[in-house]
Amino acid sequence: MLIEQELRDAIQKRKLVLQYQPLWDIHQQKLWGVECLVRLQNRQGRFISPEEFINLAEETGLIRRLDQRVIELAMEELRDLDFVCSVNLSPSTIRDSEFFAWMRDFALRLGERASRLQIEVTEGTLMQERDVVVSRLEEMRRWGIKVALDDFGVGYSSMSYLKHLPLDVLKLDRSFTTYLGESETDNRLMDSLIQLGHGLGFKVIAEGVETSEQVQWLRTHRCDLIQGYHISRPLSHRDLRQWMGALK
Ligand code: G
Ligand code: G
Ligand code: NA
Ligand code: MN
Repeated sequence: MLIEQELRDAIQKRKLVLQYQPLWDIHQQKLWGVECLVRLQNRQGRFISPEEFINLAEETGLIRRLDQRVIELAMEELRDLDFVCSVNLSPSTIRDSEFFAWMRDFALRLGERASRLQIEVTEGTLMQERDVVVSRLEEMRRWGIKVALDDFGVGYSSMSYLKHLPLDVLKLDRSFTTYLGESETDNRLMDSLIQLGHGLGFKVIAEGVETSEQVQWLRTHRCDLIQGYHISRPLSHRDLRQWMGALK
């Protein structure tokens, strides 16, 4: 069992490790960016998945520092690379005014490089204080940061709030990808979701792409980007560079 003290230490003593999963442009056939996924190394050296500690981080108020550390670490480790680093932010982080102030300074320091930072928010982010959240996202976009809506289609979003959201990217939940090419209903649904995203001016990412048939289908149906085990599993910093080297 992970306890609060252990989590606090891990954040302070920098025992957070990032893995990077490629976001692949299926038309240009090149790397568009990576999603940064945090892991925690415990005292025994084992890697713990965020599923085991994000809730604890939220309950103990440590989530802001965790999310900040992930942003710093990703931008540091991938400093020399010219693509988008996409980080997940918890709903409470987005509403946290201290985070917002920190983010402004950080974006200012990044300068032009701010456009290489993307934040991923979930639909749950908008459940409380919607107006505050929307204005914060708008402001962050003015600083150059990109905003993606994660796991779209399985949460609470209604089309009416999608209309008000300042977004760059719509990430379609992986449950829509699973039966692509096999189920006519799923094909039609995916096709509609891609058109919905494009109609609102967003780039569309299909999550959970595991087969070449799915890639082919998504390319034909004009999805922009894909993410999933077919392209690559989440990789360590070193393995990502090796993987990129093998592309050439
Ligand atoms: O690959 P994976 O098992 O790591 O992801 C599990 C969940 O943890 C995903 O829903 C992902 O969005 C979330 N997650 C991964 N990294 C972070 C992070 O740095 N901050 C927050 N708030 N959530 C994260
Ligand atoms: O909630 P979010 O979309 O941030 O979560 C990302 C999670 O999805 C991570 O746990 C990651 O390891 C997982 N994931 C990434 N690609 C695939 C895939 O192709 N198939 C499945 N089943 N899971 C995936
Ligand atoms: Na995500
Ligand atoms: Mn997702």
